[in-house]
Amino acid sequence: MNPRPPVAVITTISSDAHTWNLVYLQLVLEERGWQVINLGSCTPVALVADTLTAADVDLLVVSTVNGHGLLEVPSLLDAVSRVPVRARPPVVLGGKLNTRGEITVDEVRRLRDLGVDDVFVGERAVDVFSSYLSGFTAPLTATAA
Ligand code: B12
Repeated sequence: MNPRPPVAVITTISSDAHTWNLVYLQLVLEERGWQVINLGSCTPVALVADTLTAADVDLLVVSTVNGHGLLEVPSLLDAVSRVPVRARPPVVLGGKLNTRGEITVDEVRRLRDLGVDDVFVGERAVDVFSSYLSGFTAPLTATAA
């Protein structure tokens, strides 16, 4: 009996055309043994919700850098909140979330209130995210050897 690898979905907001941030995060996760479903850029919110519902996902990673993150992430989180509880993984968020370059404590608190488990921004974002992954305990399902 082997535990299955943890599964992450990587997504962005529907307006965001940047892709290398998504590819970068996919590599970060795969190097740490994760299986990744990368939904690509300009992701429709419905595709995110449908993917979570259909697959057995342990973590939803939202990456956005075009500056519209704080405006659009709430509607994405709203869609995730409608996914059945059994299929709803923790949500983490990172990148360049607005055009000011920084995000305030109040903005982080609001994101947490909307259901975000953690927010990763700034130069050390990937390092801090890596530590988060080290401490992540996904519910591992046993598969037949
Ligand atoms: C390449 C690029 C483009 C390309 C993208 C091509 C592609 N296939 O990806 C094109 C030309 C399409 C483009 C378009 C636009 N872009 Co552009 N783009 C860039 C650029 C030069 C590089 C981005 C990149 O690929 N970086 C490499 C990746 C690996 O790094 P990254 O994206 O920064 O991600 C890192 C971190 O942010 C972090 N991270 C990101 N997400 C997450 C999530 C988590 C959970 C964690 C832990 C970490 C994390 O980890 C990554 C690795 O360190 C940046 C400027 C820059 N130097 O960053 C601007 C930039 C992102 N673009 C910008 C803008 C404004 C635009 C446009 C609006 C321009 C326009 N007026 O049309 C459009 C937006 C289009 C859209 N609908 O989204 C701005 C965003 C402003 C902001 N956020 O404050 C930037 C910052 C340029 C700037 N200084 O103004 N862009």
